[in-house]
Amino acid sequence: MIDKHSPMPIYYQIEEAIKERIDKGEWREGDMIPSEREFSEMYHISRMTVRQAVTNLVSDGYLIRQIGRGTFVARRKIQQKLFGLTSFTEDMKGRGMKPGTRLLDFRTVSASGPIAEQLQIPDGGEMYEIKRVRSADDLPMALEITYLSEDLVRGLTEEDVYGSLYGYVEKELGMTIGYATQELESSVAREAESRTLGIAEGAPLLLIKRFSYLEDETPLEIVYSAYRGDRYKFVVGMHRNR
Ligand code: 16G
Repeated sequence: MIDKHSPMPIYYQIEEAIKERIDKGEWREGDMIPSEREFSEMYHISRMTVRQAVTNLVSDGYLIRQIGRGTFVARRKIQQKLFGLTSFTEDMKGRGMKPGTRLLDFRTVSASGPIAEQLQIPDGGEMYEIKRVRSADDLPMALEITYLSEDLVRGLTEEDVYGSLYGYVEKELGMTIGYATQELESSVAREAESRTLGIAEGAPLLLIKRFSYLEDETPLEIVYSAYRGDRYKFVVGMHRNR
């Protein structure tokens, strides 16, 4: 199973072997996996190598280490489909989870630079800047910074963004949200993100930048989000052109 002559590092091969057992259902959520000593005897490799593989899988969210007890298979990641344009609230409710919001900041700022341009705010205009931590069943999942033209959603209050922003725009303002584009990038948590999301500094993050538009192509929002790499997995569908 472990090929010492492979160009793939041994710790990586161990990681793949562990993930495969989880994927095949041999090890299920909450199961304790073998100890470092057992792994090293099983594969005839050093405990250091095993430790590196396990540490990587802990930071990627596949395993959980409990000091003094052992290492266990973690809960499956949330699978977020990137097929339709949905809100965080809808996504969580659709999974039977409780959406939550912690508001870190809510203010209007003068619009300038590329954000103002993309939101089509004229010179001298203002925009809302909203920082929210979004949680699922009380566990922080993502940090979001949302920009909206003040003119477009004038009168927006803190209460409105504790709940669903999309709900407010559609139900209260009667607007129709049409489509969005997203950019995805990988990153690691820095001090501020690690504190707000409750993860270690250096833990993996997926950064998403979403541009949403109303049905009539008016730009609605620009949102910068940082999702926890240990809890989230994104799924895209692809059709082959013929
Ligand atoms: C999602 C969107 C975000 C949108 C929010 C509205 C991504 C990457 N981002 O988090 O752009 O503002 O939903 O959610 O999916 P809400 O209606 O629950 O406030």
